[in-house]
Amino acid sequence: MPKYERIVILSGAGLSAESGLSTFRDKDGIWARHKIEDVATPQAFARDPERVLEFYNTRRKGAGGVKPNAAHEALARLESEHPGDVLTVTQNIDPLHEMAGTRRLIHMHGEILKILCNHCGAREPWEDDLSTDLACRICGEKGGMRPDVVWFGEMPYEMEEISRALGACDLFISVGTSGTVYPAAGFVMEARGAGAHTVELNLEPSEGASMFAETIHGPATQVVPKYVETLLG
Ligand code: BJW
Repeated sequence: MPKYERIVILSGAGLSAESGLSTFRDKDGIWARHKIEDVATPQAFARDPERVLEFYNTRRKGAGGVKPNAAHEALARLESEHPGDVLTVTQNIDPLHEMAGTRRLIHMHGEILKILCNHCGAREPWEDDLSTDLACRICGEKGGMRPDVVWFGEMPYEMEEISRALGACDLFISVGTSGTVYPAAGFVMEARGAGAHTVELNLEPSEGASMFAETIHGPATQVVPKYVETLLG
């Protein structure tokens, strides 16, 4: 019998840091160089779409050629070798979990390699730069094509499925997130409410570290493979 039957993993930018992608709130992070209200809200897109699209065009280029690291690989291994259920919920918009082989994956803050039409809600894969001239292939409208990412004030994706999984899990693992952005920051309490064991794996104690039953601190590529090894026994 495995010790845990149903595992939910929540990942954040710290998981991809050692693959070369910037985090948001570290001292050299994305929010040290850009203001949230200029690039990551629906109001910013309405006010200055070119600026917002440029911000994401640069990040889309930056995500090209990036490879999953040992922590992504260990989490994919956990999913494939654990005899119970494993659901990975990522706040990251990069494709590194799926590149490492994770299959049961929710991108709750969307995906940099997809676009969304603000007019009709159509979504499709997209690897090139975006411009305000692009017309939606479904409704034909111009000016509304945006990266398929969740900005402040917008509803994250698949919240019902996430809540169901949190309400039924017996192990909740949070990896590489500062625990400052809701609703993800509240998942640990939902999991605790379900009676789950809760573990934080992060470079340093996050804002919500005291809410976890167990905390392990260090770089993800070191602590995650070791932790997965102990789980798989
Ligand atoms: C390492 C490492 C290594 C480094 N190894 N670790 C007042 C109170 C409460 C809530 C609100 C409020 N006012 C507004 C809100 C809601 C708001 C919110 O939470 N604001 C807070 C800032 C206060 N949230 C929203 O608006 C969300 N929507 C919403 O709430 O809808 C209503 C709703 C209600 C109830 C249920 C459901 C819905 C939407 C949030 C959208 C966030 N969008 C972004 C941008 C996405 C696109 C993009 O990438 O550009 O998502 S913001 C940014 O932050 C991004 C991330 O996914 C998110 C979280 O960041 P993350 O991943 O934690 O990164 P960092 O940088 O913060 O932390 C990295 C960590 O890694 C650090 O701890 C490092 O130490 C560590 N680390 N190197 C291990 N090598």
